[in-house]
Amino acid sequence: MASFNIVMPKLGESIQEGTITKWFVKEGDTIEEDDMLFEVATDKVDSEIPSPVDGVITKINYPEDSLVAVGEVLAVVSLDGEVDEPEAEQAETKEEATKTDDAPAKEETTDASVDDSRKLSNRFYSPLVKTIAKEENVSFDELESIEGSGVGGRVQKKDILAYLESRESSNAQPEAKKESKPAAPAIEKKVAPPVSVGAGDTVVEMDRVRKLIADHMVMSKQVSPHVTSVVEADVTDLVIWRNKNKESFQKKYGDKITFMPIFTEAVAAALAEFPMVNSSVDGDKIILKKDVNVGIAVAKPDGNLIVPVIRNAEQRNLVGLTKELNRLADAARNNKLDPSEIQGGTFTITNFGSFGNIIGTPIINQPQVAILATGIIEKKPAVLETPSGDVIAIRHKMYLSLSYDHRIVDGALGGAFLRRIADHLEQFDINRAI
Ligand code: CO6
Repeated sequence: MASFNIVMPKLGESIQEGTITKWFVKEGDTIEEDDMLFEVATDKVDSEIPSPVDGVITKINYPEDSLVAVGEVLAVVSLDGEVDEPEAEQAETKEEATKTDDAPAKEETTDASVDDSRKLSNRFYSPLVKTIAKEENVSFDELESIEGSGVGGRVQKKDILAYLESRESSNAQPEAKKESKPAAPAIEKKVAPPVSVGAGDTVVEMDRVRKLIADHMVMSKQVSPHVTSVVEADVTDLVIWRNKNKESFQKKYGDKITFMPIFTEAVAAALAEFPMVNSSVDGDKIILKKDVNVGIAVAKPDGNLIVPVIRNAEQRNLVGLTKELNRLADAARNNKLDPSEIQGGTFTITNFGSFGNIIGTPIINQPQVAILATGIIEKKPAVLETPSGDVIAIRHKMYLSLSYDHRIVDGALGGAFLRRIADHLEQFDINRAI
């Protein structure tokens, strides 16, 4: 039988493994090149992986929910349609897929490290939980003792964070105090109040991405003290320019130009001028990022939100920004983003103007330190100063809202940066060639 191995693809620069969340095929199915095979999830993104070949699926080595290392053989495709009898040994691996891997048998060891958890545990740990456990030196036994609040008792990020907090507070108790007082109950700051479900109420289970978004939002609010500043920008010239050039731009470059690439261009230029806003906080250190990588919040048809990144945005012209934005937005909506395409962002833009919203207070996309929300562009009466006196004119205006991390960005800096974005938009050259 001529066969082809489907392996776990490379999922991004630093990602070593992914979880198979869904198989779209089963053993015996005939597939064509580009048919969707499976969905894989990391702590960052879900991707659907298509088949690179035509054939018949003869073997699936890992069931759904298995955590599998990059390069592992996930399935075998018979290219000529012939099917060999499966070997007994292979059949066993499928059952044990979440618990074992192909690492050589280890010498007897006393180190029950977290890395070994997927070989030893009956429980599933997401890559995110495992990373936190590793970084915080949570032993395998500790991890196993944490009560999970997820489906089937899965340990979620909030569970391990709550565990770390209670571990920290009990470690922080001075020895004398620990002995003299009965153990005080850990302060459970992050426990949400109980919710009653009445007759007629509908309970909707959050999907995996929604849970990740929820966790990231809570984490961001806990990590950074957010403040938001707002400016108004007169964008009449850029609206006139875009309306005039919309069709010819599409004809010439094959891509539709909206306002987003123009917002992105202005943001990238301002970030290059204000490096402190293009940064991250690491303990007591501020890391000024060399690259200006602008993330764009994209609403997905399933109601979730994802933030693909336009890399080196300050080096791209308007055509390049438009093409990359359209490509990434399209890939995001169709679950076709490569995990690497949502990593490395240094700033984020969220455009709620297309929903008709005017002002908002967006939540910072950690570990970045600022996020811009762009409101709807609307015609408004405005007072203009002219050589012959003030006049009232109809102008295109919009609000720009910037949330920033007050640990390192004060109001003066945040406000100046925001004003600079507005200035770039207001000074858009109405005669710019396409
Ligand atoms: N003003 C006026 N008109 C707008 C604006 C604004 N701000 N934004 C878009 N549009 C127009 C746009 O030009 C298109 O018009 P035509 O070109 O004349 O057809 C039209 O609205 C549709 O634009 P579209 O959204 O398809 O494309 P765009 O390039 O502007 O945006 C995108 C791409 C990926 C950002 C967008 O499709 C998207 O997913 N937006 C949603 C982002 C989102 O959900 N963010 C979270 C908001 S909630 O941040 C939030 C603070 C909290 C509450």
